[in-house]
Amino acid sequence: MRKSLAVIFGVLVVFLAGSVASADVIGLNFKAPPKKKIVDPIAPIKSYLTITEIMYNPASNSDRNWEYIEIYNTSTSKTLDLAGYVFDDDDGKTLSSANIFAGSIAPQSTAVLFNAKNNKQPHPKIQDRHDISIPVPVAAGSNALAQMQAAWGPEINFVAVSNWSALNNSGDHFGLWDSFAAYDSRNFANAIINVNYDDDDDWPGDDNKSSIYLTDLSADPNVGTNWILSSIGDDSGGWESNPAGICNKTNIGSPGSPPPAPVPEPVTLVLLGLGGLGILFRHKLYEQA
Ligand SMILES: [Ca+2]
Ligand SMILES: [Ca+2]
Ligand SMILES: [Ca+2]
Ligand SMILES: [Ca+2]
Repeated sequence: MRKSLAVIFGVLVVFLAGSVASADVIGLNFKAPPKKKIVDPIAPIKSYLTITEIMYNPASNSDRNWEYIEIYNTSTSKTLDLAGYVFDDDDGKTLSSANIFAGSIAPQSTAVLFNAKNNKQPHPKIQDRHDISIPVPVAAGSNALAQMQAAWGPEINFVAVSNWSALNNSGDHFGLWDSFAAYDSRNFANAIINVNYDDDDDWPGDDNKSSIYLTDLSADPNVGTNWILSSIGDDSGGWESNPAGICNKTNIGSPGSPPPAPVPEPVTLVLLGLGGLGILFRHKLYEQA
């Protein structure tokens, strides 16, 4: 029985092989469909988003409430929806859900991520009597946006982040993921962008009031020498904030105002110059003709 089955199988194989061969002869296409390219779904977003400013040590007595991160969308056409994104650093507990619920970033524009749970307010009576501010907690998110706007301006594209991770004043590592699934218990390898900043070595030292900003839009945010301490009227248009909430001190930064576009390399300038000369030369030839 087993022998006869083997014979039948053998005959079938020979028959099928013959069919394929003859099909090729008469021109039928038995080629396997082309393999689909494996595309990294977040690759385009990775190439669009960069971190352009970090306020990790503001001059406030509730430091983390006044921190912010400026991000920039380099795409010329795509608006990125930030709802469902995750922002976290590498210390403390991992998050149990996405912490950005709404917000978007238009092409060639900025978004400023901030702590949705700021800020404590002065107690009016105590302040009147003693001229001091006592932090009084207010409901989460109730006035956070209003206070950021009061401090920096109403036109900025502020995006609230819940469960904000305090940005350590001596350096920290933070990232942005495009979904909670990608976050994968704080897997920085999956992050769209992440920066491991410092306040010494190659990085600018901080002055407990000014943010740091990227030298230009194409600079690598993980290289310390590509960052500058903000100052009033700097390349990013830095300015001094207004006192707001319990913070009667002012900070210096440029939230919403991006760093300059990259300066062309000298080689590019030479090529542009040669191109210009070429056009001039052709123009002269035409004039002579
Ligand atoms: Ca801080
Ligand atoms: Ca501080
Ligand atoms: Ca931290
Ligand atoms: Ca800025």
